[in-house]
Amino acid sequence: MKTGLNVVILFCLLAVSLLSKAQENAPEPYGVLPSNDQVNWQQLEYYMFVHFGPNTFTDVEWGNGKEDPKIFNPTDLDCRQWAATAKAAGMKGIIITAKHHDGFCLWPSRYSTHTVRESSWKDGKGDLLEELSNACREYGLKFGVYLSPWDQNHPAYGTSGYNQIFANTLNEVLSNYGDVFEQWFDGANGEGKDGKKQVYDWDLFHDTVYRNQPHAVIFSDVGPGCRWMGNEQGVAGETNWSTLNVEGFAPGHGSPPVEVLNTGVQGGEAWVPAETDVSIRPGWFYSSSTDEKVKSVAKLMDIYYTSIGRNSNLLLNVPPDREGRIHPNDSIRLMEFRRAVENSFKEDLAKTATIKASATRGNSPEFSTANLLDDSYDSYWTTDDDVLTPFVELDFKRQLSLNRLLIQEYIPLGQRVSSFSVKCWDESKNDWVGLAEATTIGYKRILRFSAVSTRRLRIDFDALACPVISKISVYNSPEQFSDAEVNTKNKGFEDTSKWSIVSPSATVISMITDNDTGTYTEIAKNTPFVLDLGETLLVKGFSYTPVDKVQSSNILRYNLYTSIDGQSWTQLKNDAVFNNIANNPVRQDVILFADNPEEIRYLKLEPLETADSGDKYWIAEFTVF
Ligand code: FUL
Repeated sequence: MKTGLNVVILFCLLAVSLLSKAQENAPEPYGVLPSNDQVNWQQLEYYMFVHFGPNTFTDVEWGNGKEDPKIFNPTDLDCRQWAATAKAAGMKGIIITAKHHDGFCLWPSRYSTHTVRESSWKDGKGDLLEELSNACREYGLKFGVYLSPWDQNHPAYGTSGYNQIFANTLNEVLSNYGDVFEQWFDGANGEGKDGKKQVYDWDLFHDTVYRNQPHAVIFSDVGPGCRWMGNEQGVAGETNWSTLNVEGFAPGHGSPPVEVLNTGVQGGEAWVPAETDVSIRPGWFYSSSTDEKVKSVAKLMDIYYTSIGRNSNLLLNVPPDREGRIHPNDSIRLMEFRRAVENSFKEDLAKTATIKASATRGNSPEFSTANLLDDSYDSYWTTDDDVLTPFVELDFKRQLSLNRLLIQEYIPLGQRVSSFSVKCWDESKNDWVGLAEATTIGYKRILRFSAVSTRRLRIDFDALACPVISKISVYNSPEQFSDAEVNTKNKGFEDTSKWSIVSPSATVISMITDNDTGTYTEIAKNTPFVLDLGETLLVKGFSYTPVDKVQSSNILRYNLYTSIDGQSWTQLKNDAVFNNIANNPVRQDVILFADNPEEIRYLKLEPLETADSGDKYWIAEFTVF
């Protein structure tokens, strides 16, 4: 008995000493590191954004804060349906627009008079944050909140008192509804040159968040918890460092260029990983005009690869409709998308391979290549400190087809790999042939390539400090083909043969009516765009398709006139805005005659400002409907 006990004690001591030896031998962390909360956040990967508010009822992307709060009246609001949908879609949480740029609060805030309390919904007795946070708890989902510092309703906005009011508002949201995993600060501001100016007190806002929610990750253009990755199309950089230089930068106009946000900065001074926010529809808010424009499974899969597959979390927006429910077109698509992801990553072919490396740290089993194939994120393969360009080789022991490679770095020790390449063994050439070259890995990197048939795969790393790799998986995923484009409700006139452009006279009409958004016309800003329909037509509105490039020469503010004879003009829009076109350059449908279409022959579009404040503007497509 006594001997048995001694053996156990001896065994335990040995285990402890082996463990501490392994830890002792573990590589030093490299560069700035994620906090525990950031590592946990990164492992969520996929969660839902919900844009909901007065804009849902006015069919605009940006309200102006002057909307009658009574218009907010979802007839059948069901946050449990949102949560059930998110859960079934495989998402890990929901972030709700508690207050968008129009200032309307989805809870009865003491610091505003523009809230659900003043709305018709539940006779002013409702509290959407309470309903949603409860539903998230019930479905085991994390709960997050978006609050826009830019507020077009609050009378104090633009005065020194506003910062404290916004902090009080934050405090209210973050102290009343349980745990908040992410606080989303939108940097957008559409005030324009002559608008209200507000210098935000970010320190105060951050303190307020951490005081209430010490584990929350704060999103903004520049973090500190996670960062905007520079566009709303779902495309994170092929190179994507989780590090960024943040000193001297601020969210919004003070942020680094979008190209920098897209790729992060190698060796940057803070750990601020990318989050990809993108909407399942063209706009962020629900509109019945986009019911047929829900992104296809193929498009969503592309987004999966350019977000989660590129070291970024995916925050997919699914906007509820005027009933207050997620529309079936969106929920069905979400389920199809989940199935496509599961089918793509069903069978990890690496599991049955033997795997060896050119080097292993201290030749120790603690750091062996077996760790690359197990399911624990915390075990990893690594090399001695001075080995920066090792390779690993997988032998499948039989010829098989593969077209995806998934790799994960163990980020608690920093982001260390700067590039890697993939080769497969070609039996006929008796040599390795290149399959793919890539740059960063980070928490997760997935490469797509055309299927190859091979027995062996080799991955060569180039790292800033010895690479620390947690996982390598290989798949043969079914290829997803694009669904046919679906037409919008506001389809333009099909016969444009009589159309011509009056100004600028040299512009050819085909360029803007060819349904090819890749071709566009560039016009000097002081030259209006005048379209002649060749005859009077009954018109309800027009649509402007910008060039698919963020913060570029697309039209932001404009005047719009119509005419029957090309001589006398009626002004229908004065200093109107294509809201959010800077960051989300998608087709803009503008209704000119809401009730009945009217006869017009000429349209004059006078740009006042472009998204890059330049002296020229772009039109990719233009039509009337
Ligand atoms: C942008 C906003 O202006 C959009 O309306 C939307 O909320 C998007 C997520 O962020 O900056």
